[in-house]
Amino acid sequence: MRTKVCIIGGGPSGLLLSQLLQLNGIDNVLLEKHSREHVLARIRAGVLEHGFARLMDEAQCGERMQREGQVHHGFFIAHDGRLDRVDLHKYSGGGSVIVYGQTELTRDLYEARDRMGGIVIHEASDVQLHDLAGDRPSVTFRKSGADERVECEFVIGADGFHGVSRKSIPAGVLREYEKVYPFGWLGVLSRTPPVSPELIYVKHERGFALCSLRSPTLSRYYIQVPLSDRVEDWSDDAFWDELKRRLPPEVAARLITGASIEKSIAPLRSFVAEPMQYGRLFLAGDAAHIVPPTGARGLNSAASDIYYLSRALIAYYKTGDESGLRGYSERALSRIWKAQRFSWWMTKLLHRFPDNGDYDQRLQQAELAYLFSSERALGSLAENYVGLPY
Ligand code: RFL
Ligand code: PHB
Repeated sequence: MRTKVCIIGGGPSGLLLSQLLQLNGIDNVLLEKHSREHVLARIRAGVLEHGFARLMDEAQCGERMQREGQVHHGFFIAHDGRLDRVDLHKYSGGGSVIVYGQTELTRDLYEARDRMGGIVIHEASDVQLHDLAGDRPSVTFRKSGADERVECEFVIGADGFHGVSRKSIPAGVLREYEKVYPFGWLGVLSRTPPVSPELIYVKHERGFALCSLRSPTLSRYYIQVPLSDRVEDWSDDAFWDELKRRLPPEVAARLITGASIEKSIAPLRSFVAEPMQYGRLFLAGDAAHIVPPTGARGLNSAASDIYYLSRALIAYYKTGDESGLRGYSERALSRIWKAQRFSWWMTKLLHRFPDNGDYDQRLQQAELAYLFSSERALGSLAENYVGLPY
């Protein structure tokens, strides 16, 4: 098989890029390790920037997001016996976010690829990248027991943190920066009305909690748990009991519980690989960088990579201009590091760190007291949460 761009990974990054390239007449083939059902069973992000929505519109798959996504102008932080609201609209100069699940967004992207007759190959196993440093890279894989090869001009590694692309770059080329946190998030999705129309982030002495939602009838809740916990250790009842203990009493009193539809534990990690390019391989999204979910930056950072990368590839194929491709890594990383900073800050602000002593806990309280006493501090939080410009 011969194509211009071979995209590895059928998550939001790969699908969005595939769609944008085809709309601009650039042939591409997308390889995904799992089945479509498997990809669509993952429950992940819920909070999206308007920049993401604009990119979905440009990719001609933003219609349902515009219709069903909920625009949120603020969220709450419960801390130290208080429930304070962050007015995103006021403090970011008119900004807001969209609450729309990654699962739905991925479904919209798959449907758009179907409509356009895009080549998306699922259950591609043993994907291997070849000749990345030359002009004619290729990708081999196995599908239904047969060996296949894609010959291409560029390879895009959009295969997430555990993918093969980043690992195919020779040793010594990348510099990797990593911070692993001593806890994870246990998440539950339930068909129950959300406890609050706006998200509530909770700092509590028993640990962090988050009340989020997908729709007026679908709720998403998280609690901080030790890394040693396994999801099997947590019955639904145990989850609801622990969540209630961490919520302000008036919120806990109106929480409606129900059977979990999905329950999983995600470890928290900050990670960046630099540069995001090696020869004809370009990395995008979680393949190159990870943030803890506290600031809702992960998928939004993937979208800004795809914005820069799609423009660079379109310019190259339309006019031969290589400057966008040459500058991709630097441009993407400049925004990525700001998202890293913000996610780390919000994680540190709201979680219970097992090694923190009394002094660190008092500092956390002071940081929150300062935040809600300073319009400038709230402005900084709000502009980062709605998304820095790109
Ligand atoms: P993905 O979604 O991991 O997709 C990568 C795809 O590549 C496939 N793959 C391979 N394919 C072929 N060959 C191989 N060898 C392959 N290896 C892997 C995988 O099967 C997969 O389909 O990466 P992508 O596209 O870069 O998207 C990134 C986002 O998924 C991620 O950043 C967000 O989910 C992070 N995130 C959030 N981001 C936000 O912006 N807002 C949020 O509110 C938010 N909440 C979250 C989150 C992530 C969470 N978890 C579970 C880590 C909440 C949680 C709990
Ligand atoms: C979610 O709804 O899954 C969600 C929302 C906000 C976050 C992280 C996850 O910061």
